[in-house]
Amino acid sequence: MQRVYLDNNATTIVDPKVKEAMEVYFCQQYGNPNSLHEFGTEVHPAMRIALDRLYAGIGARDEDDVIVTSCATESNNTVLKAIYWEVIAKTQKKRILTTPVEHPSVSQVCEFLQNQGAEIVELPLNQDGIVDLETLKAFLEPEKTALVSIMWANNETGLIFPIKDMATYTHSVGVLFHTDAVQAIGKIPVNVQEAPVDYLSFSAHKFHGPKGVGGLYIRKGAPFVPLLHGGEHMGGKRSGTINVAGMVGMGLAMELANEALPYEHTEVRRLRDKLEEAILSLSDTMVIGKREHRVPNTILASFRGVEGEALIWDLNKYGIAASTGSACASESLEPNPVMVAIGVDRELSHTAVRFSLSRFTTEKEIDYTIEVLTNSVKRLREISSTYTKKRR
Ligand code: C6P
Repeated sequence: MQRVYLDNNATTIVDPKVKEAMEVYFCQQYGNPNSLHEFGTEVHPAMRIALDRLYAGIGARDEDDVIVTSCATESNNTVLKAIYWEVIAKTQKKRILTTPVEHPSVSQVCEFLQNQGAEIVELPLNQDGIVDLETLKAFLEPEKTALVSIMWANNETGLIFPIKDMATYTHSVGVLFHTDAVQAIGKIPVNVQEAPVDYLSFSAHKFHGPKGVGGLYIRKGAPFVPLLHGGEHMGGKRSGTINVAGMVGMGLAMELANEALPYEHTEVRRLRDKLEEAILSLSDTMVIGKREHRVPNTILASFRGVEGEALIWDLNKYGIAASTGSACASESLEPNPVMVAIGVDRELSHTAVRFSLSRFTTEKEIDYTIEVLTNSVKRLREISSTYTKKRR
């Protein structure tokens, strides 16, 4: 049976070039980079190249920090807790402004910090499903606000937030800005000079790098306290023996992802649009968010009368992987929270299915998906209408 992977916002295939570049650091050059002997020091050049690629990939300056973490969840936790200890606990700035559609590695940390005395304010979304600059301006009280934390692109809808404008404004009034760029890197250009953020989180496995390694950008002079203490790794900013293979893989994956951006915006977008047109040609379907406001690979669609979960299982039977929303909430029976925040009615928010493509998705796979999906939706609607009639 054909297998089609359309859950690239959950994780991606490791680019074979990345895998090959990592291989040497498992059984040949496996020394601890902090050791003084040659086993330790021989990995330094590769680590340097990896860091250079990460700096170049997001436009960081030499004086800024890019630290290697275990994932974006760690990076997000690090920033929010650092702000708590360094700003909220020590000054009158108790507030964090954020959105109702952040990943749980931001929203649940905010909930935790609220219990420690932080004031969390969720900015309302506009009719396009994002927070706009005017809303941020209306809510941001600089003397009370420690941090603004807003994702660059949403993992479920793919909607892009105006980070450049919001970070520029937030900076101009003397407030710190963090962005979770997990779903932006490899999909749209990300540059911390053009969008002057103070902190930026990312995860290698979302852009064809390995799992278990992520990064955090910290602008020079931005308040910081490590989440993990216990060693001098990463200049004392993140202790723990460095994941050399992961770091090498992430550096190369970032470079390849940026090189592939033009392809992402032409071919990946074309295939995404082809699938989206096919979805919209079925009756009673909708896609969340205007296409031009979304990253090129994502569709969050709703099929009236079809439970999202039922559709996922049906597609899975035919080898097609999609999801009802973010992978970490896939076992929840609650309506899709992002759709609820956007204002989609509760009935429809149970019918959400996310399709996310990558540069490895082929036309043949999309054609097969369109065929299977069309039949699945028809069949599930028939079953559901027979069931409803019987109950009457
Ligand atoms: N989103 C999804 O299916 P980690 O797991 O730490 O590498 O990445 C966490 C994370 C943080 N921010 C955003 C915007 C994300 O999308 C994710 C991961 C996956 O949407 C898994 S829940």
